[in-house]
Amino acid sequence: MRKNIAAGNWKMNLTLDEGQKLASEVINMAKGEVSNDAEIILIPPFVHITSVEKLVGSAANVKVGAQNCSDQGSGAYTGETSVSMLKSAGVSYVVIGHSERRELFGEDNALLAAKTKAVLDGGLKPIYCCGEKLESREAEQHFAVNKEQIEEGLFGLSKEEILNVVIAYEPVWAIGTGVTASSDQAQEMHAYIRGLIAEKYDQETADSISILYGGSVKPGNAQELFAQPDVDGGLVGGASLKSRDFVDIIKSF
Ligand code: G2H
Repeated sequence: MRKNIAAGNWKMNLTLDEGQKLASEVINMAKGEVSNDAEIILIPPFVHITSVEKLVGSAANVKVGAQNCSDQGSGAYTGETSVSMLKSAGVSYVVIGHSERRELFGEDNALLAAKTKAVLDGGLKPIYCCGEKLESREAEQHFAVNKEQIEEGLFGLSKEEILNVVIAYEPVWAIGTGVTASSDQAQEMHAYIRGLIAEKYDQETADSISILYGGSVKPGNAQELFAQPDVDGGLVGGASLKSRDFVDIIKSF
């Protein structure tokens, strides 16, 4: 069966001291309070990864993720970080195609497909993000937009490869805005995405892939969202910066 996952995307926040404090608090609180078997992923900025990984150590169910990576293996790519570097630093997951990368850094589906493949070839797991903007939802194009992002970003993968992908549906209008998609809206899109995978691969494959919801997840809405049959957890931004809130979200499965 697929995993429940609570992933905390710190984005470009926190100094090293602040990040270490947050990671230690989450690890310790989770150890004492969390009784479910959800996978917890801490996704700090690159520069904090090694320190956070040391703190995580062998903590059960806690993994470290990166927010981005290069599609290239190595070489003259100033400012970039390769998958093998991330792997050598203890990273397990890499977020690919967050809407902020698509929007602010011009990353398109072709580049994201290459990054996803690089992550898988390097033995790590991509968390591939999709999601529509407000105007697409208002024009009732939201299914078409997500379909294109999933098809172009993921459907070049083999069945064995896609089984190692986590998908995150993040409606852009709900990110960092305090507006959350309703649990019905989330469930509807998650079921649609799972249906696309079943059509392309098969039902068993679709049923094995975790699909996370992202966009203003907080302690007050996590339980209802996670109770939806096709919502397997959350990619949490703002609320993952507060240990109490993030641990309460982890406890919501
Ligand atoms: C969506 C989410 C985490 P937030 O970007 O990736 O952020 O929870 O702040 O909306």
